Amino acid sequence: MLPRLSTHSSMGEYSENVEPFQRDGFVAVPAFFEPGELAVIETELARFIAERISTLESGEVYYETKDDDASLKQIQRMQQHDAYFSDLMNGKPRQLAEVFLGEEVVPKNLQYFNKPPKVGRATPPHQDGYYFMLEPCRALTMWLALDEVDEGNGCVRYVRGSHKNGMRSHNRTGTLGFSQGITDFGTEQDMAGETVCHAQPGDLLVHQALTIHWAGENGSSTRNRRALGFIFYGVSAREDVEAHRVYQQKLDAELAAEGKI
Ligand SMILES: O=C(O)CCC(=O)C(=O)O
Repeated sequence: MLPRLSTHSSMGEYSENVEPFQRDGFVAVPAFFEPGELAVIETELARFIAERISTLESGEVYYETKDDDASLKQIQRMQQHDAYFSDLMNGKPRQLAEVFLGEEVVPKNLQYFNKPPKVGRATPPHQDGYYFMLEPCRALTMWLALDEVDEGNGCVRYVRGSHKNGMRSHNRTGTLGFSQGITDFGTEQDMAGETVCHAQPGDLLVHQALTIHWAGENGSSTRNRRALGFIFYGVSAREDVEAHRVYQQKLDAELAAEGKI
């Protein structure tokens, strides 16, 4: 069974449920956004895609097939490009992040993820903290389902308790949008801890930055697998800003040279 938060009529109620998040490294929050709230998010997302994408740098938007709008797979830092998404990130998600991390947080990245039908590729096993370059590694990611998500269209999977075993070694993958993957993934311990997370629109998955996770490809021919990701750092986490900048610059140059962005 997934660890699940109970109810959430106020943020105070979440504090009683921090324990499963700390124990397992992730937790599912059913119906974090209710249908009415979700309808507004959908409208604003459609507006963003129609009006804003064309104004963004190439490193901020990824397509499974370059120049095929229908294959849109990722948008980065939406909160920096649009007031609505800044307000969204700074509302309920930020409050919940503070409850879970037990300190004030810095909103870092609001991402759109899709795995379009037929072409949506798998997400390699990784730990977000490897990308973040933080000391201490105090951060979390929230993953808000916008579609019904299951094994058929590439649901998220976690290794329960893996946040307690430190950072694994990673190296470069060929997957656009997930440039790093764990080199020795698939140990007995990894497999024993695997937890498959189905989700309904509005459900939120929250994981720690050291929790190992991955997702399958979208093997369906008609269903999208859309989500919004919210990344928050704890204020006590120090980011190696220069190392991060150098990595991002090198990655963007490589992706451009490969014709992927
Ligand atoms: O959407 C996915 O496939 C994975 C997302 C992810 O790795 C993350 O939000 O940290």
